[in-house]
Amino acid sequence: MQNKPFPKLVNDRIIKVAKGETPDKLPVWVMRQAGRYLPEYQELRKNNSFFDICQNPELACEATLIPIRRFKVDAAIIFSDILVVPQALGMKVKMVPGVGPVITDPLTVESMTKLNVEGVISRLQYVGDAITLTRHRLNGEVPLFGFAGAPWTLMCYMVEGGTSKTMSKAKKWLYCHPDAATQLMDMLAEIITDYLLMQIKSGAQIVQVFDTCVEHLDRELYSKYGLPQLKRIASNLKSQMKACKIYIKGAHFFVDELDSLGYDVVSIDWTISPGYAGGCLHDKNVTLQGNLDPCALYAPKEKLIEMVERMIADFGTRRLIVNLGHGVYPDTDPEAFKTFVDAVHAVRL
Ligand code: 1CP
Repeated sequence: MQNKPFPKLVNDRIIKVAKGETPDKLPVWVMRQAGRYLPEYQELRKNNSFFDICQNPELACEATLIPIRRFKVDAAIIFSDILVVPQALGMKVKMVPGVGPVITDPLTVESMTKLNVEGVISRLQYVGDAITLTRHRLNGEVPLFGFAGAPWTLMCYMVEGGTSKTMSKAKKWLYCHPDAATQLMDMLAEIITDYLLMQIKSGAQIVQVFDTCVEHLDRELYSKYGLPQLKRIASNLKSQMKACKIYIKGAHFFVDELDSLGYDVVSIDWTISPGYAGGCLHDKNVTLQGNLDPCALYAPKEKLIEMVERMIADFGTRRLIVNLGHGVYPDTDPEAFKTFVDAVHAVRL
């Protein structure tokens, strides 16, 4: 399987747009498109734990393909989670239904030395195997994305032990243990780079870095602790692949500089208005991705279509990959998801 050539890519809209070329139709995909809102996924989850699906390439491939079979999305994203990295570093991560990820022994400054860095990428090889298998099963229909969490977001989950309203434990490191915080994020940046390079080698055609917890920082803290690592990751990836993307939630304080991170595509959340983002980044050689409010999918069909059209008009159709501003919510009606995707493809370029 490893050495067999991959099938030729048929739908390359996203790759084109990521590089600034004009596609035949606006491309669209959705974060968490393989998730809990789909009955096929719930069925798969009945007999398998979340991490069993991630770790078994056949099951991860199956989960990845669910939304591709159902909708006309323009990309597949490998079924996994950002927390497989802390897990491979030796942390115990559980996915608790209705709660989310729970890490039983959160990271402390003292326990940092216990992280099992040696051989971490080989312990994540199952993600590479799932990617290789899925590239073949996709048969070139759409490109396959790989992904990883950004250093700051991974640090948040590792230190907090799960989701948190304030990320105050992780932020405490920034104020009280700045050297340990830098050391941890530098280490994570190196691992993430190697991990994404492994995914690219295994067949990922674009990779996306998720920095979901940026809304808790300000410009000063992010410039010191998040950005240098993100820039390093991008520059190391750039030589190896066609395009890389970053998703940032809560980047209000530096929208006009998002291009400086070095990624081909910047994905923004719904609280940043498309017109403002487009205006700030106009002619800066970056593609925007986003950003409809995931809750807009609860709206009546006509209203949803209207919101999609307005968002696209506000962004402008040049260098745009349409997405939601965050992952699709578990109580979303799959019919609304279809309406969203079809409304994007109906826009004439
Ligand atoms: O019980 C279940 O079945 C778990 C639900 C689930 C799923 C389907 C979780 C728990 N993660 C995932 C998959 C996942 N996570 C993907 C896979 C592919 C796809 O997009 O279809 C991706 C890209 C992620 C990324 C991820 N996980 C992020 C970054 C992006 C984001 O949504 O902010 C974060 C912060 C996580 C942590 C995580 N994993 C799962 C939960 C509930 C959480 C906490 C954050 C949240 O509530 O969304």
